[in-house]
Amino acid sequence: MSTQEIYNAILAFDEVSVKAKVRAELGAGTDIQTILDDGLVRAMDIVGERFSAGDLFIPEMLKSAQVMKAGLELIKPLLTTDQSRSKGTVVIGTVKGDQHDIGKNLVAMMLEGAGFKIVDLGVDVESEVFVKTAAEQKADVIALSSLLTTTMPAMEQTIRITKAANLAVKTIVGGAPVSQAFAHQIEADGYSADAPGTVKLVKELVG
Ligand code: B12
Repeated sequence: MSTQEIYNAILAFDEVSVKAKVRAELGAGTDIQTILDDGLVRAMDIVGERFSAGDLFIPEMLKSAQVMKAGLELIKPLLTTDQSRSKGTVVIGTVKGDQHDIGKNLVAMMLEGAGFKIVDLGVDVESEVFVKTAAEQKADVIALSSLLTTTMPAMEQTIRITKAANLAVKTIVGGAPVSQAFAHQIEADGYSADAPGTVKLVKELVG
């Protein structure tokens, strides 16, 4: 049994097997981050590469996402802690025009596990909705996810109108095509390449 088997099961689009293998790894005491990095997330990277190369297509990409999500669901309870003493509120969502939510969900789960209150707006979220919700919830952080180069401008727009609204809220950005340089360019308060890094970042920004 190894995380390689989780990876293989995702690439075989075998949900039953992914669940069984994630459970087995958890039972064997394998570190959650190892299960994510070496099994679940690594498989999605290769799916993307195969899609780019024309070796697999949208239905397979969708199926792999469903299978990945089934694996993530098993990990979620282990990441979630007591919410009675919230460390702060994070409004999170995938920006307008973008349907990708696996990375966003993973970030939300880890932040929740670290003690933050999460208001998850889902996918394809209008800029104004982020700002309105942040004001209503007195949020500390707005976290924007984008997986498409074509939806990155929606991050810039959201940050622009957030700043214009003069709220005491920080903005952070992430997603596969996003970089530190882009975050700097659009004047986001922070960027992270992955979920554990986002927890560290939000703690720094809120603390
Ligand atoms: C699964 C998938 C899909 C699924 C999404 C299902 C779902 N519910 O999410 C479906 C099939 C729907 C899909 C559709 C499309 N997809 Co797609 N998809 C992917 C794929 C294979 C995996 C994405 C994923 O889940 N990765 C795993 C997660 C864990 O990683 P992640 O999202 O990067 O998140 C991590 C970090 O980025 C970061 N992070 C994420 N969000 C945030 C937010 C903050 C605030 C912070 C700090 C950090 C952070 O932390 C996360 C955890 O560590 C990628 C390939 C890839 N390698 O990215 C292509 C990819 C993103 N898709 C691509 C494309 C082209 C499309 C389509 C346009 C295809 C089409 N012709 O229709 C459509 C667009 C639909 C739309 N309007 O959104 C391209 C994008 C190319 C580009 N440069 O823009 C990619 C890169 C594939 C490729 N190599 O060509 N896709």
